[in-house]
Amino acid sequence: MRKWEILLAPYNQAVDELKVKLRGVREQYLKSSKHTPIEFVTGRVKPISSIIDKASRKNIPLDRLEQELQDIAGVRIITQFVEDIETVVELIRNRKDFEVVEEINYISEKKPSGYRSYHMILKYPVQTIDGEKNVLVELQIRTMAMNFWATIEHSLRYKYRGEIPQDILMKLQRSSEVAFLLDEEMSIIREEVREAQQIVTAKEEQGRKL
Ligand code: 0O2
Ligand code: 0O2
Repeated sequence: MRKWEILLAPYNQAVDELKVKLRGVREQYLKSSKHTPIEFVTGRVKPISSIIDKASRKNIPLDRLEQELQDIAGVRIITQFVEDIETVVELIRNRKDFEVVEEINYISEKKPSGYRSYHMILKYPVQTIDGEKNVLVELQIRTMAMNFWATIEHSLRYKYRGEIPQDILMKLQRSSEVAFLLDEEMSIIREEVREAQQIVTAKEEQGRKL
């Protein structure tokens, strides 16, 4: 158990630091009265049992986890609109405090399950008492509609231990199409929504100053 704690400590630190940094980006956008491409940020370190399961499923020896399991640390950025994802991706590519080592676009190329999301694998340097340690972090960027679908599909996958019945699989694929259409519709009225939100934010700001 102690070994796991030592192994996972830098991953916990990476997730905590990235959550603070990315929530900071959101705050900067809000303060500058610009539309924020980041709606919210979540993050987690994979539970030990899931790490062991995934390593065995992918034939990764436990002493190769740090090199071969890319999502021990996971951070998720949720956006309102599909267009915001591109803005976030650019923002991440331009950062100097970590390196992007891989990008996987499951939006242009959705998974057979219906899953859509933009994944970036980061090499994130953590400062430890023994010096700098680079850890891999999987950053998932998706809209609220994509997140709604993925969260529900994930719990069904968990419930059925990966063997989701065929009729439910088909319904999930159909609802993934509906989520896609929702994103498209929202994109069309994006400017309307943005303007409305700016009016509400300005009013709230005014209320706070009174
Ligand atoms: P606020 O005041 O809620 O906006 P932590 O590290 O403890 O801050 P943790 O443990 O990562 O957060 O929590 P979690 O559950 O992953 O949620 C992270 C943030 O995302 C929280 O905001 C949640 O409110 C927000 N969040 C989660 N799901 C949703 C959602 O569906 N919609 C929206 N809009 N926000 C969501 P904060 O930063 O704690 O602050
Ligand atoms: P958790 O519980 O989210 O940590 P794979 O071989 O597909 O299992 P790989 O090669 O590591 O996994 O990478 P992939 O598929 O690019 O991304 C892995 C993560 O993306 C998953 O982590 C999920 O979080 C998410 N994901 C990928 N495909 C799907 C999908 O069809 N549905 C949902 N809901 N999420 C998906 P884990 O380890 O599966 O789980």
